[in-house]
Amino acid sequence: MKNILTAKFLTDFAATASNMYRLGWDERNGGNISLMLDESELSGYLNLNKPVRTIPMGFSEPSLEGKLFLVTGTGKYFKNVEGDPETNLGVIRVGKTDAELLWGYKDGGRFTSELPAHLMSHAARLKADPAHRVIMHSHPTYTLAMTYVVPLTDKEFTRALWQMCTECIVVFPDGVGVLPWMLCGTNEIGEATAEKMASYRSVIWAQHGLYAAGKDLDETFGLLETVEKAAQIYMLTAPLKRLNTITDEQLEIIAKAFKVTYRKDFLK
Ligand code: 2HA
Ligand code: ZN
Repeated sequence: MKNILTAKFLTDFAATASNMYRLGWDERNGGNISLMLDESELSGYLNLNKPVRTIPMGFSEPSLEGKLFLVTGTGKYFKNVEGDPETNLGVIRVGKTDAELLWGYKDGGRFTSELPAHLMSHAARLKADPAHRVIMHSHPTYTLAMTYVVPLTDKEFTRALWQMCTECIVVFPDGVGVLPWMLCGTNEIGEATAEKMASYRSVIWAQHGLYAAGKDLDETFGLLETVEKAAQIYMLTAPLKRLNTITDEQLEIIAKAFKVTYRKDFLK
């Protein structure tokens, strides 16, 4: 067997957690990441027929039964993932109501408390895009700050972000879905997030953070950092008198030039 600690999907995953930590988005145990893996990616690293133990999920997601995921652990700190992946991460196979642990959570731990939102979002995104693989949850500073000063509607939030950087409408033409404050870690917030994920790859949890979806770690991280960059510009300019903006007409010009299908009804 090859050493899973040398697998590129694992080293990339751990490096992503470090980047998010260093950007100040994932304090303490904040944030969680899940990456869907194909059996072929894991064969040679793990015996997939030899689970270490079984962990109850507390919900079911039938469309993902049998699927494999690399997932951050509950209570674990992003800053520690790279130094000790085997304690802070786990590889699980989703079952009916339990998951089989195939590797990791070495200290007896379990997957993130946000597994419902992750798996329900994976299911929703896979329906929209068969190439989908990654869900990232994070607490990016300026995105969170924006949820205190911008009305919590998909349209107003999206338009405010699109206006902040020219590339925004190109990177997330689907916009951002916005949820009101809800209790995290529950099946309810999972269901609400997945409902938004049917048509958005970014979902904001008011006064909490951001969920982002994508087909690989880089793309998903790139989406997260682009939303956060726009939010930073928004918050830096919010207390000032704004003399200029990207107009709706200019947003249309960008979308046309880059040939992206965007939510036209989000412009005035
Ligand atoms: O796991 O970010 O939303 C820590 C969190 C919960
Ligand atoms: Zn969180």
